[in-house]
Amino acid sequence: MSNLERTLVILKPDTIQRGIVGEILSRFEKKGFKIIGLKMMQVNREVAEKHYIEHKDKPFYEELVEFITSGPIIVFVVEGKNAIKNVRKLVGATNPEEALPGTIRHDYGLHIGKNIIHASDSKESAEREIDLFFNIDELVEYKRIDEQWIY
Ligand code: 3AN
Repeated sequence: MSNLERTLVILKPDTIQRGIVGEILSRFEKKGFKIIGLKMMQVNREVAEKHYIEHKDKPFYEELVEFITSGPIIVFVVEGKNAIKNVRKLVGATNPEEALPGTIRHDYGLHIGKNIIHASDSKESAEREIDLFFNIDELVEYKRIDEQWIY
C-alpha cells in the first residue's frame, strides 16, 4: 500500500480520569488503523517540555506542561494510509467548540485546555514524537486479519 505512515497519539490525563480510553481507542480500531505500540505512563517535566518544544513561547505553555504531567497518559503509535493527516481528521480541530461533530474532540470535549487527545501534525513531528515516547523494540510489526477488507 502506498502512503503508509506512522503517527503518535496521546490520550491526555482527562481521558483516563473520565474513563473514556476504551471508547476512543475503539474509534481508531474501527476506522481500520493499526495500533503498533501502546503504553500507559506518567511523563515528567523534561519529557513534557521536549514534546511541547514548539509551544515554548506561547502563553498557554505552562498550562500545557502542567496538564500533561498531572496524571497518567496513554501513548500509542498508529499505522495506516496517510495516517498523519487522517488521524488529525479523526481527532478534530484544536478547540473542541470548533471541532466538527463526529470528531473525538467535538464528541468528548468542551474546553481547549482539556482537549482529550494529541496527534502529531506532520511527518517531522511524528518521527520526533514517536522517538521521544517509544524505543524501536516497543513497536510491533504484524498484519491485521481484516487488512484486505480495509484496503
Ligand atoms: P493541536 O493539538 O490541535 O495540534 P496545537 O499544537 O496548536 O494544537 O496546540 C497544542 C495544545 O495546546 C492543544 N492540544 C491544546 O491543548 C493547547 N492549546 C492550544 N491553543 C490553546 C489556547 N489558546 N489555550 C489553551 N490551550 C491551548
